[in-house]
Amino acid sequence: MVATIGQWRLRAAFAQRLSRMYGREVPAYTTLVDVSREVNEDVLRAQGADAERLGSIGRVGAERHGAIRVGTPREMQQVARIFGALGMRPVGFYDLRDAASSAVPVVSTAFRPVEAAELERNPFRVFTSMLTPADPRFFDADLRARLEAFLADRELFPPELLALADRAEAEGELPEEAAERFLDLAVSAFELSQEPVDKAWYETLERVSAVAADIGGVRSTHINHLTPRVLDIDELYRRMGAHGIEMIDSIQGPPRWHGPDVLLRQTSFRALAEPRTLRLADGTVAVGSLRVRFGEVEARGIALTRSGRELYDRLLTLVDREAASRPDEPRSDVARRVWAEHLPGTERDLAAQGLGYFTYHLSPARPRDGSRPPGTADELVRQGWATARPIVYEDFLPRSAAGIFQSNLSGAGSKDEGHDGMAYDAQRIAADIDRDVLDPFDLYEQQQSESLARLAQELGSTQW
Ligand code: OOG
Ligand code: NI
Repeated sequence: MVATIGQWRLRAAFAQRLSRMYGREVPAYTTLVDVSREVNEDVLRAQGADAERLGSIGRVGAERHGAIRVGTPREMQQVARIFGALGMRPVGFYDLRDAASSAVPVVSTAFRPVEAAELERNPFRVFTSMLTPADPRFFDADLRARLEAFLADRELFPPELLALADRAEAEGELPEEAAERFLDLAVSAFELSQEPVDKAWYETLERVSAVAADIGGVRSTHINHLTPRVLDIDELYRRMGAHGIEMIDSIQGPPRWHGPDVLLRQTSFRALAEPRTLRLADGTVAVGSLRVRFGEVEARGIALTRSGRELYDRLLTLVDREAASRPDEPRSDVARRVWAEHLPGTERDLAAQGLGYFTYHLSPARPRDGSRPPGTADELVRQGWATARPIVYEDFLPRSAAGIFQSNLSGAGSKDEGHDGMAYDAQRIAADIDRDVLDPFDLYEQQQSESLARLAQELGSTQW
């Protein structure tokens, strides 16, 4: 009998090999992973089981997200096939072209497992961005034509890789030898290429955006960063400084505060100069350097419902406004104050106010006095019939992503607001890649309502 490797093992192996490869290419990433592990061990020691409330330590320790950037719908469709082989589906739509702080000419989605059991096995996800050459705010007609011709002429993924991917997706697994080949080809597709970079072309695109140059200025793709998960990101931020690694100015996302951790907090170190071979205008080659790739780390919290998320977005605006009117007060202090004022300080209230997602489970300590269970989730928890477990946020935040993109933007780039942007949305990406782009809220909602249905059944079928 031939041993076969199923999708989740392929996903775990791919994440692990990609991580090893990236650590070789960008040694500071290895430092980040090591420090994350130390912080996680310390938190686990200090907090015990509480540290695992948002994911087992096994999951958190192995957890990574990657970021990649491609140039065309065709390339995006190929990426979708490769991640499809690993049981990862496109979830969410992010438009970074409108970000106030740093407009980037890309639209993005994230490929990730969607079922709770799959996430627990290995939650590897990849934030995947696609260049928008047809957006006139960034590219004029001439540059657009040159860029599209350049992109049409390159091949990021060899046909053998795509054929193996299609097979793994269709069959849900690969025989061992084919799996090995698939993983080799997939990892090497994301290695930094040694092929010379046309310096003049790269610089032409760089004037629009460093991200445009990183995508459309070279004939291959590469992993842009890999991100481990940490249980105390403030502590990690302090320790990285002590390792002499320069981090961006702040931690993106929610502030540190006394209430529950929600959504996602992220920070990164600045892109490092890496030696790259450049082809000069006279045809000669020279070794130069480019700053594109960086390391990032994140802490994950509770997934917010649509109304929780609306509140979060409103609070961001409120914090911006308050911080602008109090230039002497650190933004993080302003944020903490605004949060304490507007957001419930406990998980229980977050759930009761319908702001966060939870799964509900029959409590072993439920009343056994013949009384009947109450009718709402909140009362079931309050009266000890059920326990609520937070659902962890598995996705990204557009404003944080825009901040993270900054890690390799030195110049402001150029964007001509005199034009209307080209419309783009989840449906259009879905059509490009020939698959549904899932709505993250629907996925969390479904998890929550499935747990409630199960609980109702258990309560209904038991004699009290
Ligand atoms: C992606 C930036 C966004 C995140 O974690 O929000 C991102 C990129 O730099 O390609 O990775
Ligand atoms: Ni990232």
